[in-house]
Amino acid sequence: MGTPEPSLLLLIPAYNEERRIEPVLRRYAEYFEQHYTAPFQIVVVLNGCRDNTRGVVERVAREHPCIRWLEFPDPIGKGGALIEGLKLAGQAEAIGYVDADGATPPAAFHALVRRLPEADCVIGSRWLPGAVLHIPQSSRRRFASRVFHAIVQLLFWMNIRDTQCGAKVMRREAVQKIHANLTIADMAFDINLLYCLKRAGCRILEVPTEWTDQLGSKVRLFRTSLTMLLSVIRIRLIYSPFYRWLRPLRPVEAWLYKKLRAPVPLPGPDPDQIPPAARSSPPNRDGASPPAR
Ligand SMILES: Nc1nc2c(ncn2[C@@H]2O[C@H](COP(=O)(O)OP(=O)(O)O)[C@@H](O)[C@H]2O)c(=O)[nH]1
Ligand SMILES: [Mg+2]
Repeated sequence: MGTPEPSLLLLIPAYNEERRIEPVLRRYAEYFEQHYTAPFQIVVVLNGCRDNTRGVVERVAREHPCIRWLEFPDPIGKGGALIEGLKLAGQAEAIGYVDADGATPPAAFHALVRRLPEADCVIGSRWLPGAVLHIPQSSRRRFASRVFHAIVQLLFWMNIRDTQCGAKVMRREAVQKIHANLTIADMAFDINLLYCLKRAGCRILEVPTEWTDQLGSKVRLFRTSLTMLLSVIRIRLIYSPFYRWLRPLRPVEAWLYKKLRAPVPLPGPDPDQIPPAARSSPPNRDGASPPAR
């Protein structure tokens, strides 16, 4: 017998997903009911949906008691929804998230959870050899993704090939260690999460995953890319010596996010409360990873 599986909480951020989420919830619930040996729950985190996503989730939850949902009226974004969902970390030993569109099949997410004994956080990668892309992202998205990747690498030196894959799982302790430092509400949330984990000295293991790109993406390439760029610069500045002096610019920042029609990040941490980066973070198994700056 191998190590027992950890109790698992799977978060699914969802915005206007009435068309995509139903089969995904069913597939995940059925798969984990059959194949998972420890307690398992799904929490869908909805916010500001203008369609009937909530009705769909309620209907499926009646058939599968492992499904629950949280709903927030404000436009808190995917990141904001995950920050809220991660507050439930105390309820399970492992906490993960996937997109509501089924790009990551349940078995592929389970494969990430199986690797958790080797790290504090396991992330799916579409860019490592061995990844299976049944339907890859469009070439425009892949191009934007590589430009973004280069910028992230230059700013943070995390040596992670795919920071944006929607499938990630973490140990409870790792989530609790960094939760207070999560502020980014838009799609750059993942960078915020990974960088905080690295700074806290957590081990991040990137493993090739399966991906089937889906129609109906919420990403508006130009606007989302600009927002993400703003957010990664924001994260970089928070962990720079200039942060203390930049804090009065908060209203300008809020104005910029509003102009981009993007969810405004939570206020940054108090400069005196930011813990120093852990001296060294152990290497990824699938690739060397230097300590975060
Ligand atoms: N709660 C919440 N979820 C969101 C928001 N924007 C996107 N999402 C979810 O984030 C996930 C990723 O979005 P998706 O459109 O699939 O992005 P893509 O796969 O990168 O094209 C999906 O589950 C979306 O429903 C939001 O504003 N709030
Ligand atoms: Mg998607």
